[in-house]
Amino acid sequence: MATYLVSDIHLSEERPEVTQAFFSFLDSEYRHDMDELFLLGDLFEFWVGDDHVIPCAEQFQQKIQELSRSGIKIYMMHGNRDFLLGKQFAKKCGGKLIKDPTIINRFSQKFLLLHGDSLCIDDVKYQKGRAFYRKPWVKWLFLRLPLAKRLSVAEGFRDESKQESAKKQTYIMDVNQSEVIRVLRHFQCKTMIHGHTHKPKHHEYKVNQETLDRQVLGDWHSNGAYIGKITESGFQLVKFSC
Ligand SMILES: [Mn+2]
Repeated sequence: MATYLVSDIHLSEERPEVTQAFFSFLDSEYRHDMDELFLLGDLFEFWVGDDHVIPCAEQFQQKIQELSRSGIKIYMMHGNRDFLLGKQFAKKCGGKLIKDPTIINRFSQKFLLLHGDSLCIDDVKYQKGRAFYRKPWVKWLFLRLPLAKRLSVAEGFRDESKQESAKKQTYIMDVNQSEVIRVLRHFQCKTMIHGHTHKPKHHEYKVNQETLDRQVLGDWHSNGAYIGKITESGFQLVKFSC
């Protein structure tokens, strides 16, 4: 009996080997004790609306639906690249969209799940953009643009983001440690699990004689990823290789 968590698969037509790596994880021995699977954002490299049909999304949908039908519960969270992924697509996968952040209680322990970009508050420009693009009316308007227009806007954003990232210092794009502690305190949790930074690691914070944990999941490559697993014995960051 286990809860699995993955993030940042960045599925795209350009990287079929990553789609295969992710599918081989789903077919691996991990499936035997998988009760539920949390997909913590950036499942896709970009998402401009559920009406944009791409082969890797169709394969993903079929595969996840197969898992769901076999009794595994599927939960999907938005990342910064696929925050336009809709309820309709999640439903087709047999999954449920969950909010960022979400608290889960497993084996008498509380875990705070996030994509992770909301913690990168040192990147002021990014946070301003994030707040704007996620306004319901902005999303509503964008999704009403013709598909070709949405694709060109998304491409422009990706180019801009690449250029911006190259200019920024690494610490700016990482999470802010005080924000991590503030958020954990706010939600009264001791452990958070997130992705986004692509820096898989266990971080510990000693605050007033209390230990807080931050578990970071890895991004996916053709040879696998660091995934999260919750069992009776707690949280484990596991390297899945294929
Ligand atoms: Mn991300």
